[in-house]
Amino acid sequence: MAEDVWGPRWSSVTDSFSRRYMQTAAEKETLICFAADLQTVDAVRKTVESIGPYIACLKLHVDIVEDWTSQGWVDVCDLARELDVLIWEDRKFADIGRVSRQQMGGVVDIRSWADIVTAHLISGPDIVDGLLNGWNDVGRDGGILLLAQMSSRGNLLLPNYTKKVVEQGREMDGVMGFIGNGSNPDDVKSLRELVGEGKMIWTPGINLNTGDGVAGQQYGHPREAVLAGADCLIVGSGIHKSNNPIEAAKEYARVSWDALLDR
Ligand code: 6AU
Repeated sequence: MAEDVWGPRWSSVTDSFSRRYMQTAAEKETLICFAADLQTVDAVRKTVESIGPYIACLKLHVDIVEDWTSQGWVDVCDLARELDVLIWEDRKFADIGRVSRQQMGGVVDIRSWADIVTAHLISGPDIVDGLLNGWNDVGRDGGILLLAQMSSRGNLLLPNYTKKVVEQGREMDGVMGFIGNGSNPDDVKSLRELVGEGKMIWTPGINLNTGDGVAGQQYGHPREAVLAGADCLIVGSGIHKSNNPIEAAKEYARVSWDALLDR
């Protein structure tokens, strides 16, 4: 089933976290990762509970949460796992390898609950080993998404930088793939040309209402992003700011799935 819908991506992308994602997406018929940019543990838990069937991944910013407790977080993560949802902490690591490894621990102990984290390659390749060692320190594994493009207006991830990130990241074990600019299908297309079939492209900047968002965010249409080569669509406001988050999540799932079938 997953093999049929994902086509060459399934045979070329072999890391276990991408495979888990593609399997889940195929079973639940959704390419949606929910960006839970919410301020309380309860708000995250309740939203995940209600939209869990329509998402394949949950993206968290643990440092946004105001009433964080270790037990509350364990409950959120347990719930996500029960609902077959991968857990991604979008911490956007960017430090040297040693410090990145340490930052996987600390008070919130990302290495113990996140399956996926995000990293900039700006500090050089050792950040990847640092993060993988962070998981190894607690006997776990995880996947890394490297920022190759961004969705925000005026960002400095220019084509030459994107190319360098992809050239290095393509060859690295533990790197699931790249963050691309979902607000612009041409950017996604050119990123796919650089990446080839062997790694994932996950895209933020996705909304059914395209155009400018708050504070320089830019939005493109989910269908266009998938047709241009995106494998997972990161949707935050489009769901949690909607009057009916459940219906919104269903609709994003439907649009993303139909686009994959058409691709
Ligand atoms: O749908 P939104 O605009 O409400 O939320 C978009 C989410 C946020 C950002 O932290 C994240 O996507 N994001 C990222 C990621 C995923 O790394 C990169 C980027 O370039 N733009 C972006 O918005 O949680």
